[in-house]
Amino acid sequence: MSDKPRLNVGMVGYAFMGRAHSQGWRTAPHFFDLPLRIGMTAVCGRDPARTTAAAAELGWDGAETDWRALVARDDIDLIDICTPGDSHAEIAIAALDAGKHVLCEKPLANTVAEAEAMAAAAARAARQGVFAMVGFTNRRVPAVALARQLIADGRLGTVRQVRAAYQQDWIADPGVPLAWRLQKDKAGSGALGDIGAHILDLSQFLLGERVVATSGTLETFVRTRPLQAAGTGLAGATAGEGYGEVTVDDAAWFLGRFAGGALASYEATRFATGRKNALTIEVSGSDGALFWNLEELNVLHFFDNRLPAPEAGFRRILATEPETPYYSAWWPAGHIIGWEHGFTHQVLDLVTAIAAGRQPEASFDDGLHVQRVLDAVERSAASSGVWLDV
Ligand code: SOE
Repeated sequence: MSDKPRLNVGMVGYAFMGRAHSQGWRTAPHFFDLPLRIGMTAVCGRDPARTTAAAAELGWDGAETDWRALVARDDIDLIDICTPGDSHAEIAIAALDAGKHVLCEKPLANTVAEAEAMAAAAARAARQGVFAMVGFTNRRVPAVALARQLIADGRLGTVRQVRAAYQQDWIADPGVPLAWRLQKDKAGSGALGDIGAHILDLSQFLLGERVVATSGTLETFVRTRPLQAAGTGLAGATAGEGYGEVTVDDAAWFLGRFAGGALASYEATRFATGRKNALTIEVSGSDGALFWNLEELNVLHFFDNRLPAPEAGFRRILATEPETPYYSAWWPAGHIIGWEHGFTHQVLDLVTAIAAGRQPEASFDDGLHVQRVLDAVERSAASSGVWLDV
């Protein structure tokens, strides 16, 4: 019987992110030698029957229907928050103040004020050896971790530009109903916070520094949507009856200036017709460049500017060597892994940090900075200073 200490986890929410996180908790102990034994103790949701069914389907030992009861349980050591952004702050602060470690989905919160309160609670808790992390899993893709190493080793020389885009098209059809991600009171913002947060964090992770200034614009292309999918009892509904207002951005385009002087452009959109989950990022430096696309996540493109021009070109690196971060736990070179493996690597990094008594990354302070940049983009977009008539 293992003599490792146990880490009992309680997860709040069991939709898309809850399913991805559950896969991470289930698999990490079987592919990595974790320093703690993981207990998937309970999953929490509002509907008793559906939460019990989710527990069975996702591999949780039990079910709770009140997150406060979950936080109060003595047999829970960590709360994993997989809910919409409007509940992140209250759950995370209560959990940290109760001495529970926290993993919170991105973006950290719906407002800077909430994020500041969360970061303060995390700072208090860290002094007691209780830690909090934000779930920016793209950092944990082997090709991205390799890119970070190459940049940190100076292989790009002086980094001057970043161009990042996160393009989806799941709401390009105006008939797509008014999901929670399209409502400001639940999600805080639209593409800006949901997927813009990913490219912002990823750019800061790769460069090892933060964006200190920004300017941007937001657009909502479709302003009202059916409350339910067509053919679900809303037949004949006229605008205003079975329709609701979209209160967030559909697309966010913004610029960033890094502390070290590098410039960045960011595009986060849910209207890039044909693009399903295309997070692309390119980093350009004096000695080279890197390009990565989440839809081809095992591949990193590297341009070595120090090679003689006739033989220089973007080289396609298949990031599946044993030496590549995280990859040795999986398969022989070339057998590739998927999007879900980032959630397994997230459990590895979180549990390893907790066992070592050190702050896991991305911290709530990292999440707070992302929130501050997103807020600045919203303020920039609200001012008239961005657009000059031609
Ligand atoms: C948006 O549809 C979304 O689900 C994001 O919320 C996730 O963070 C991203 O990983 C996939 O796309």
